Amino acid sequence: MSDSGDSPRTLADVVADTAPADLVEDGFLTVVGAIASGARRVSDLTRRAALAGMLGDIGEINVQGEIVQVLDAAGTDAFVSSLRDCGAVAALACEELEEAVFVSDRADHPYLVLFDPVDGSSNIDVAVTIGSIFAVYRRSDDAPVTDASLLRPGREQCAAVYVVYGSSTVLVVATEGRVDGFTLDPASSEFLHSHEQIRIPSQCAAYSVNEGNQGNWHPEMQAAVADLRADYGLRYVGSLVADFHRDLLKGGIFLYPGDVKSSAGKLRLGYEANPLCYVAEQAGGAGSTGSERILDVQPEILHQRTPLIVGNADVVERVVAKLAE
Ligand code: P6P
Repeated sequence: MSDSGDSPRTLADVVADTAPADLVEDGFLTVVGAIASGARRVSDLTRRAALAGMLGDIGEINVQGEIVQVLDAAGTDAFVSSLRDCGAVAALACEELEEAVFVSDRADHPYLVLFDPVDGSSNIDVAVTIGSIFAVYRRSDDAPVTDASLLRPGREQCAAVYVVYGSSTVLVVATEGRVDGFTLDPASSEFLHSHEQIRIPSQCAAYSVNEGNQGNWHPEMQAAVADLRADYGLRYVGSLVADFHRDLLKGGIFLYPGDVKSSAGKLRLGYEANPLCYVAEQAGGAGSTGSERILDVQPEILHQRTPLIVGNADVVERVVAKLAE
């Protein structure tokens, strides 16, 4: 129920009223609607999983070198088609696709979307929360869209969206200065306003990292995590969107550092770290590589990896300071 006690408002109504006017005028609602459409499809498949033939893999390896889960393929199809056909997106890039998809150079297609259609998909076999993550940019000019158009620092995002398919399906939209959550109502299939103007709580409630990787961390990261361990409990789902959503609502810090095996870590800059750090910053948090603000990193390649430390700004700063000691 919204703060006023009235029946909750729909995603379209709230975004129309709260997103920056220039975005709304240029078709932002269409982009959000396309994301919501794909999210309904993924939510339905996730809820029915085994009954919908969504378990296991399809026997292929994607551009990330990861085994493609059945739901990865279904989620990719759902979001690529909804975003490609919505009429406002000039180009899109997807974690599962090596190359970008170029849709239209028309001026009435002003948006670029980079996304991870189903993050943590291997968790579906064991009914653990998964997610979808979207970075939204406006074209910087009317020039034809190229691969270079998609290599933008995260600070140039005009919006970010993620969906968490957990005990409920929640779609979170961030635009400048505002983050709102919408819960999928199974009865109406509407995303209804359930989390008004989300701000990360001032108190960090937990740290979130795969402690099993500790032996691979560089000594300064081992010391930084030991410093957190002294003050906070550990919460780690192993599904990025689940861990992030908990930290956003309850306070917390998530870390996926680089290590001796991969200096850039595991997570992707363009469609994981950038959109989630955009959400975090609009909610009063922060996101760092450990040495630099995530949103200031200039991508060199589409599927670039990055170390990620995101959550309460004071605790992110504490980790960065510890790493610099
Ligand atoms: P690890 C899921 O595979 C994922 O990409 C993220 O959702 C999650 O945060 C991370 O990997 C977990 O990785 O190495 O801890 O299993």
